Amino acid sequence: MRIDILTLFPKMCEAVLGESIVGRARKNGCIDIRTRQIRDYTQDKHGRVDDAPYGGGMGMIMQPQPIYDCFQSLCEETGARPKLIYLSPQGKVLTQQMVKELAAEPHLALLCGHYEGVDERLLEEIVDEEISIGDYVLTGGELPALVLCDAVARMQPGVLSGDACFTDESHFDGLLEYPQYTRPPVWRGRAVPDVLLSGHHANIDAWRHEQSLLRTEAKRPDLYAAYLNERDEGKR
Ligand code: 4GM
Repeated sequence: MRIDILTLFPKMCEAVLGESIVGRARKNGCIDIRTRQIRDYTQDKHGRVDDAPYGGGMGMIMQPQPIYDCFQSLCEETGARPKLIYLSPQGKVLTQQMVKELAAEPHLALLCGHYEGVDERLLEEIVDEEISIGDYVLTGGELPALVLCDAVARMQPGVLSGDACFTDESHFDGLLEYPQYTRPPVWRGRAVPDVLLSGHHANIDAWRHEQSLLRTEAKRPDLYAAYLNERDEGKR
């Protein structure tokens, strides 16, 4: 799949997207993530992309023209219209379920706002979906866009090392991960649970599933209640 990030800070995005698992996934061709500088599309001779709000008040508002032309150039270049997502604290809060749905799209465009926001008419004209990464305010939409890219990238075929990562996630859907251990077998007097050293795979799976249930109940009672609900729905 392809993702285009529309931003005033492409270098900030590239710095993150070039590293680690997402960086490798891009090099491998598992996902095509690009950045587009909104400022390159302004018609203002001084390169301005924002102005004071009508009606007065603090801060600056991003003007519609540069963002609109930036998105149009992307549509023309690709001969299609990607789904345009605006990252904002007013959006629907991102969940793993939403990530799965977005990961199945062929092409997404992510609009990063800055200053005090974006002219409402631009949002009405071209934005398909408004998404928030949580109930807090940041200085720009870049970090939320990068969070979304990371979450969507790891769902693409070939990005995670292929083995258990995926199976476990679907098997224990809606539950927290069980605890993990590596060498040494005893560290500062704390031993790794015996069952994990037993080599008995059925027992290990059962123990891990039980740990997932216990952890979810203790740490995230909301997720646990939803999990039980869904399990019981399935029985009906
Ligand atoms: C206000 C309007 C997203 C602020 C539009 C963006 C938090 C989130 C911004 C904007 C943001 C979030 C920039 N802060 N919770 N700041 O996903 O783009």
